[in-house]
Amino acid sequence: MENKEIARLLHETADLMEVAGEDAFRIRSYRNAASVIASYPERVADIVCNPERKVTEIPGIGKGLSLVLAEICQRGSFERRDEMLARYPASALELLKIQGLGPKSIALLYEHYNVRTVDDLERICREQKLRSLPRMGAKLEEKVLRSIEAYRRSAGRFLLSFGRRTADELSAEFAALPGIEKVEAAGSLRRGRETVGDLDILVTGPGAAEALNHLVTHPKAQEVLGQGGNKASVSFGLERLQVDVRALPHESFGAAMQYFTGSKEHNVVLRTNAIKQGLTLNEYGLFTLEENQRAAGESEEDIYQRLGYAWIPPELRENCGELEAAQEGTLPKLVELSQIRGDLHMHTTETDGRATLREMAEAAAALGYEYIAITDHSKALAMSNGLDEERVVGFAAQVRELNRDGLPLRVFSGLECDILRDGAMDISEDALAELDLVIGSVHSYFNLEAAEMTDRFLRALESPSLRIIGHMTGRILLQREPYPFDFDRVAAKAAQRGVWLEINASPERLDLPSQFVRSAKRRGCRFSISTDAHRPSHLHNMRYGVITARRGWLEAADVMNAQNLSGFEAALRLARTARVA
Ligand code: DGT
Ligand code: CA
Ligand code: CA
Ligand code: ZN
Repeated sequence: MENKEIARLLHETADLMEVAGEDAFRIRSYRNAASVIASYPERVADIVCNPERKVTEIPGIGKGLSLVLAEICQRGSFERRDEMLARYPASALELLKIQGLGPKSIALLYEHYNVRTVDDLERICREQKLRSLPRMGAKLEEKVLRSIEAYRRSAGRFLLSFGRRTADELSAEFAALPGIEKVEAAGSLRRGRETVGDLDILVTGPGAAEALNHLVTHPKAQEVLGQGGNKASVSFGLERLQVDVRALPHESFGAAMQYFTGSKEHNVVLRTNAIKQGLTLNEYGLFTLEENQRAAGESEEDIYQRLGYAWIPPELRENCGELEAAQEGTLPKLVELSQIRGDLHMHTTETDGRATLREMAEAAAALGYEYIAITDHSKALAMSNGLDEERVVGFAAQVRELNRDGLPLRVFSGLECDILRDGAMDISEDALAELDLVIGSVHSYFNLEAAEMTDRFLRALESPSLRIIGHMTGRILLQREPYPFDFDRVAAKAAQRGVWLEINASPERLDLPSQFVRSAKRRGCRFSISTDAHRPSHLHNMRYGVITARRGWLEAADVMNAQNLSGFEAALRLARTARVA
């Protein structure tokens, strides 16, 4: 069992114990253990099973928890959890995912109205009964209804990064089977949507049927959902991600890639257009209507070309203007991962990162980068030991010195400075002025009214040192919706002030969302794509940021960290003199 899964069981149980109003100390110890285990570098299950090791060597794991862990590794659950699940329906866990409702509120709802499911909850809100409970009101009712809607939209979806990892794992296994020619993932994964509903994998070659067999007999297949001559579907892994695999003749591969990449909306327009030209397009190929002659099918390029379009990068296939652009020859030349020269948002052991500045610099240099910015937290994030003015100034001086004595790449001194509730920066301007690059981020007071949140950003944009706005909408995919504010107004002012917008590449954020990227570009904004890495391995998440940028129609010229070092330094200098003037 993986650490993440163990952590999930502990968290879940702690949540239910909170609904049950149990001892806070016990609850906290489960939660602490969960977060320690989630980020523990070794597989905890291996330690549990190893008679020469003791789990109590892991900080935060005491005697009691070591028994719990042993039980989890043995049978996938533990007594406390079973007790809780016997007392509350498993659907109570679903209720906990509704934003705006904590365990205490759920306990109240359970007690007063026997609310057991999301449907129950929705009914209670619609009947305006929630507001009669202590500390709840009409406003919360509205908020909960909105959260329920968001929850239903995201239910059964998975992070892009998780989809990617699962697809890569399976694809490698298929590719190793005899008689397999091509293995490719299509669907929303190929389009780079921030979440995926299921995986659509296409396989060609004389051994393609073997791939279907491999899938349905896979030890991680929880359930076979369907199996035919050229298609198989299973629900895969503990997460039960649906995987569809299709076996194809190779002359249909391009047509199938085109069809199953979607989006549906994109395909509908393409097919309609084909018919106007006397052609019919399906997953097997492009055929003439009259004689049913094959006109294209082996490659996607041929299909698009035969229909009068340039080949369209999958990230753009959402029927949002890409088909017109492909006819007119005005598709953008999208930014690519290989064009990224640096990473401008990362944390170190100074605050809540796991590696030192030098370790991060070395990991970034190994990726071929020319520069990075170290941007630890500011003091408002006291929990993560954020920097105050004195430490900021000291850090800037230290980075100047380190750059002189041989780092593997250029390091810029930076800060992820909190934007306070009223839009003020958490650190004084004279201290910020010592740094090469300041990111401003919102980490608190997410619940402001839209107008207040807009003003907060507008005021932050007045700061002469602010260079980048970090993860601007605050969304956490599948967990937290963006807070409401007037994005277009803020983007317009950012463009005018020369402040760049971050595309945070962390897979659970992907913030800015791609629609926002595109509209901000139209308003003249520039962008940075950064990982917000808290450890060296997170630097690899850059690819997801680049995909999001591509879905926002960005070219290399729009992305500041796609500039080489001298170009980037010049941009920083320019920004600074513009501010002073
Ligand atoms: P997802 O899985 O919800 O993240 O989104 P997709 O886009 O991967 O959707 P999915 O898996 O249902 O289907 C994959 C692609 O196959 C879809 O983007 C377009 C194509 N497709 C599937 N079913 C239909 C259909 O009934 N009509 C059309 N036109 N295309 C379809
Ligand atoms: Ca899909
Ligand atoms: Ca599918
Ligand atoms: Zn942040």
